[in-house]
Amino acid sequence: METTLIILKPDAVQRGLMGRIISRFVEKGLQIVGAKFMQITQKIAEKHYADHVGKPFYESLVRFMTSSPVLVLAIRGVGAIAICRKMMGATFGSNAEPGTIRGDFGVSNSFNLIHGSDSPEAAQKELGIFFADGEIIDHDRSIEPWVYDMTGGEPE
Ligand code: IDP
Ligand code: MG
Repeated sequence: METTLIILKPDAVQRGLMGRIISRFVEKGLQIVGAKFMQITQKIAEKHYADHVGKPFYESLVRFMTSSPVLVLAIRGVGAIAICRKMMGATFGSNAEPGTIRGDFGVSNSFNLIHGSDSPEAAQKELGIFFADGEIIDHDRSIEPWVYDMTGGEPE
């Protein structure tokens, strides 16, 4: 099982899309193991987007992410990192495929609704930025044996 860090960005919150986006992940069969509605501070934004320092869009990205509250989620499943990235769609709303979150709900390239970790290393780092010990809550789901084929002993 992998856990990934998802952020519903300020535009998703302001546009009333939180519920619809969360529903997509839950209906897919992924499990929400952490959730936090928060205002991202300058310091947290800089830490989270450290890899983008110096890029032309960096300053406006940090301004955007700190402009209004976000909803941060920890989402778990087999291959959750890649599954969530696929569900998010391409970075720019203008060319994200229909059927993806960015493709269905937005047209902007910078206000693109959602962040998702892009690797296990990024997920570990980003989950550590946004969730303290005990804030990611492991719990059993009664639907688990219907989400995954468990007949072989491992989720399939
Ligand atoms: P990702 O969110 O799909 O992983 P990244 O390349 O990691 O895309 O960029 C981080 C965020 O920075 C994007 O989600 C988007 O909000 C913003 N961004 C990236 N490239 C551009 C750009 O060329 N113009 C404006 N904003 C950009
Ligand atoms: Mg990225």
